[in-house]
Amino acid sequence: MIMKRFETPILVTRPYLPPLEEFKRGCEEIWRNQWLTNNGPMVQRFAAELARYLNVPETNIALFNNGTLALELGYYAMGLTGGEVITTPFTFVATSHALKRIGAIPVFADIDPETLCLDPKKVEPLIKPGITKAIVPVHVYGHVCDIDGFARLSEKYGIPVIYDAAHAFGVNREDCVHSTPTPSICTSIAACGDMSMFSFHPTKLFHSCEGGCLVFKDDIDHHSPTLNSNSNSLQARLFDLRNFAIHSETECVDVGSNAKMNELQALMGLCCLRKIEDLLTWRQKIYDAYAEVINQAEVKGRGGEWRVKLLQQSANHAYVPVLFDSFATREKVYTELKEKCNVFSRRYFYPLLTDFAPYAYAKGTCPIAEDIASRVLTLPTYYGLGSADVRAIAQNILEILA
Ligand code: T4K
Repeated sequence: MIMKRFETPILVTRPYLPPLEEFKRGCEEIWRNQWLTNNGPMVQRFAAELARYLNVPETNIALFNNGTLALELGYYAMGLTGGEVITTPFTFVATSHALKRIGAIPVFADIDPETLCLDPKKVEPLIKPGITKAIVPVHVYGHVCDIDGFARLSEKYGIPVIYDAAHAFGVNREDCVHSTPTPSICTSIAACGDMSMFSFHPTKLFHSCEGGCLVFKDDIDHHSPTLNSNSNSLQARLFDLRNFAIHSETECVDVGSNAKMNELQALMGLCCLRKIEDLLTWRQKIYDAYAEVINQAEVKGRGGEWRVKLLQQSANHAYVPVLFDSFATREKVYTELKEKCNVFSRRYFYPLLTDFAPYAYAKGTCPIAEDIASRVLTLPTYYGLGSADVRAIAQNILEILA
């Protein structure tokens, strides 16, 4: 078999762009309003539409200019400053950077080898009453964490659970492999735990150029006593924090940031939201095309052991992760795809967070995550990538392994 070299590079992802005419119509409205940022009408409409899509009340959502600042201000509003927070090393750096930036200390626990998400059984021994302030699991690649397991820990130790749901847009709670579905209590993954953050970066299946949102419960009182008594909801607190903590013309109530989503971002988000079902269906087809080639091939080594396998699919197919038998095989496939086939896969998430200088204090503490990070590769997937090209990429991988 001969490997296919693509004429134009195939990147790991490309953002969906709405028809220009549709975007222009929205721009005309923005021009008429002459309102560009600071909680404008487009941002308010986007928040309302998102709340409907995510099946949460409009009072329990806040939009930000990116997912990282959403996390940072969310952590801050939940009062995590100065405490330890148990989280996963198998994630993008933003999950922990946002903790460090508010003066919290990330403590790393290992992951579940099937879902690749933080494992509550590994978390519990690390909880220190009075010192541990929260748990931050990540729905990695859109796989749902063990929500029931974390709910039990939250209840037992009285600490909040804040989900980094950056990859989990379009996923429902019933997609959790660990728990009995309880749709009457909570059908949206956004409503699990005390707070969830969704990223709307263009590398995500759903985007707003840059952007992010927090969805939160509001039955807990983590508010700072320094706050103005009028801002007595978590939403009001987050709205203040994303706007320098300026509460009124004469009041600045805390040290906030500038983390507001602008009107053009919100317009892009609204356009993409209209397309969400197609975006999800397309990715399902891509996953099926990879599976058709990779799962049926059963590439075996000399001793009969597998050499490559597709990881279990997440409900939104946000990523297509494959696992190889060794670091050397993964590196060979990653390099040859790039150099011989013009295909740019990515090693999300390698190196592991604990290999980076700011988190090296925890190096060696999470062997499962270290092993997975050394063998995983995420393959191209995006709206517009054709099934024939996907099958050719998969065939190329088999050829490299042959
Ligand atoms: N938590 C988790 C678990 C996350 O994964 C992320 C972000 C966050 C929190 C933080 O959320 P944000 O603050 O980003 O909203 C990318 C993204 O920059 C990052 O958003 C994402 N996770 C992470 C997993 O991946 P890079 O360094 O891989 O991006 P980059 O620029 O190399 O782009 C990847 C591919 O996409 C390239 O091949 C080119 C293509 N691309 C990219 C952009 C930006 C396009 O075709 N068009 C584009 O506009 O980090």
